[in-house]
Amino acid sequence: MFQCFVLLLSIGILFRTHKGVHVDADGSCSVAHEGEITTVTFMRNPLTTQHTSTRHRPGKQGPIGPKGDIGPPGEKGDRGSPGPAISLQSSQILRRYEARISELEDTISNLKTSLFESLGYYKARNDHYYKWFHELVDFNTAKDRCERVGDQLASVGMRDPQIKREVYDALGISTTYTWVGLRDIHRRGTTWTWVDGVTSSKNEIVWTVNQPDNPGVENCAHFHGAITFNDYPCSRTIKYLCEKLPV
Ligand SMILES: [Ca+2]
Repeated sequence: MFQCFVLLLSIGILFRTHKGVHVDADGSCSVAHEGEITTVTFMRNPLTTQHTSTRHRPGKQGPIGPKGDIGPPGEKGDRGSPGPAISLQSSQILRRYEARISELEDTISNLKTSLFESLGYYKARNDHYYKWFHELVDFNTAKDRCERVGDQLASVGMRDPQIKREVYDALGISTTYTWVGLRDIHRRGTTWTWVDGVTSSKNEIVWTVNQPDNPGVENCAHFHGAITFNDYPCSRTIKYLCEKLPV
């Protein structure tokens, strides 16, 4: 037994620890070091004292357990420090790109204008396009014809007397009766509604003298001069003016 203790104590010292020394009743001793257990067995006859040593290595690692639940979100981090100032070179490159984009936008706008002009549209100062159709139709048909090509019966520019006169002169409308997008939905002659949803009171519209003169019967409006309108039965068939919004 003493030999056992001395031996294992020596092992403990060798591994700079003796805390794991254990003596069993059968005369065997064991010492633990870094996860390994060393067992020493002494024979009962001191003259033939022998010892065997067995190292017990840790078993194989078991299977990986199931994934745990997702933890709660962490606290918001501190605000980062400001990034480096944009370099002079980067600033110059950015300005060049912005200038190039502006040039491309102008080119595209000019191409669109050329395309619409080739189709018979006139571009007014409000950047809207106008096309005068000579087909003789009633008000609702005129409205449908404009919407079918992506336009609306002229409204935005017709609320501005200067634009109206510009279009009137540019397209040579003169005194020809021509539908615009204005009608009296309530048939009372007091409030008129444009096809784009804007409403105008009777007094906000520039009428020809003594017009409108027939509320409830003449519920649609048409060109009646450079800047004036006349109320007229919606079922009458006259020319019409379409308006294309800026694109
Ligand atoms: Ca009238």
